[in-house]
Amino acid sequence: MTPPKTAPAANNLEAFFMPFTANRQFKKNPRLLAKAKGVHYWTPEGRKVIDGTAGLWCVNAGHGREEIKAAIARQLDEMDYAPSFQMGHPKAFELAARHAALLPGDLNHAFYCNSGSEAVDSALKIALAYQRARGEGTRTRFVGRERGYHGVGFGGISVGGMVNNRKWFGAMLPGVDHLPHTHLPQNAFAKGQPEHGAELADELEKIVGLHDASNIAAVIVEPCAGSTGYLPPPKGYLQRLRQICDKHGILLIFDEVITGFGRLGTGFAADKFGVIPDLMTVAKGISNATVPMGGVFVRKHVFDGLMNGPENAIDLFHGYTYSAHPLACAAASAVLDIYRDENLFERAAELSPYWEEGVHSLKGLPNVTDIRNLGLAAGIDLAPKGAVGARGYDAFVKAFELGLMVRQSGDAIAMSPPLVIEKAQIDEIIDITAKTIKAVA
Ligand code: PXG
Ligand code: PLP
Repeated sequence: MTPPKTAPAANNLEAFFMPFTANRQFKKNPRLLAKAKGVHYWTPEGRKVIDGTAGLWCVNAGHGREEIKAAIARQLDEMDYAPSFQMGHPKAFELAARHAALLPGDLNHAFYCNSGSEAVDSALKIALAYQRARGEGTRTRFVGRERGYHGVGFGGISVGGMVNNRKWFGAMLPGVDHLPHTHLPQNAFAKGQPEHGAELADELEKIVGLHDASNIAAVIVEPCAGSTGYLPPPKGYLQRLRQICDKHGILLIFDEVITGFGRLGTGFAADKFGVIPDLMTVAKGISNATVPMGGVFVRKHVFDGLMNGPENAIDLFHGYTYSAHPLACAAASAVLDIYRDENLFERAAELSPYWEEGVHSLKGLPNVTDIRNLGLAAGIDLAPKGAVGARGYDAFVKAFELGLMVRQSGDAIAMSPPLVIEKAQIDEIIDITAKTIKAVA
């Protein structure tokens, strides 16, 4: 074999078209991560960085978990891949049964996919198919929310509410309305759930008044908005949304890609708020990000509603080559063992007051205009300087230089450490964040 004319150099950063990245800026001054263990990353030069974001809100049980590694390796030995279309493998059924047992109410069926974006598109399609199967085929519209993030599929960006994720891509799903977001100035520096804004759920009544309920399939919201800078729901808001959906036969979808698997100190946001959605999307923490996985959990009536055709007919014309991939199922099952054995959801709940106190101690630092928290996550708004996002980007870069990974969304920074974090490490995160905020003043 003739060797290639130019062997790619290990340090050539050119070919990788990086997602959600300023490619040219990054490649001039790259930030590389080469190793991870526990709540830390290491750069290729060996510099230690504390993971203030659990990767991208996904490594809830911490990095490098031996139990997960062993489960994936065992599965790879036993069987690398099996299709899930008209076939099955034991681990998929076992995992679904475990998820059903963990989930609140009658959210007792699991559809699997490979990411949060796929989970959202799957949920929207299940909602449409369900409405049609029960003779409500005119219900084709969706309602999302401003500032919502539901991944990057065309369905997800259509119901999503972040302008940059939408404006480039022209055609989207027709028939989508958006509820107003819940980021109200009168809630600034609220600890936990804010007091004001439950009435914003009533906007759904207006949308129903405009289109008629007979045309609306589902409402999708993040119970606690993540990507937009972390917006916990106002007290009573989700309950009100649930009531209005029930009144009008509209399905309620909770996108729990970030809130699922312990982030709020409960298994799911549905547990935390005592509101059971008809469908729930998950990803990230489902597999601790070791093998990509996503899922849609559906309530009994939704599943049963799709089981009313002839027994030999396919119930849902939807699925992915890698739905319930054996490696993902093995990983997800091992992750459930860790969450259970180490009581990580309870641990997150126990640490939350300490975390809350820590992040709110940043109030009063230069340019800090709001701080929000719920469970083991927080959002901090910084006043913009010049172009929107400039100060946020500076803060993100500065924090990394000082040894902390945070997420930036415009001029907000978000943090969501692994649930295995120790109090002393929370102190370290807060300390570096304070230094960062002062440095970008
Ligand atoms: N829904 C929600 C609520 C999410 O947070 C997705 C869907 C899409 O998941 P995938 O696996 O397709 O990325 C997400 C993902 C950030 C950040 O910095 C957040 C996400 C992804 C990347 C970055 O806030 N959330
Ligand atoms: N494109 C082509 C040409 C395919 O054959 C397939 C799957 O068979 C897909 C896309 C979808 O891929 P996936 O099932 O991994 O989403």
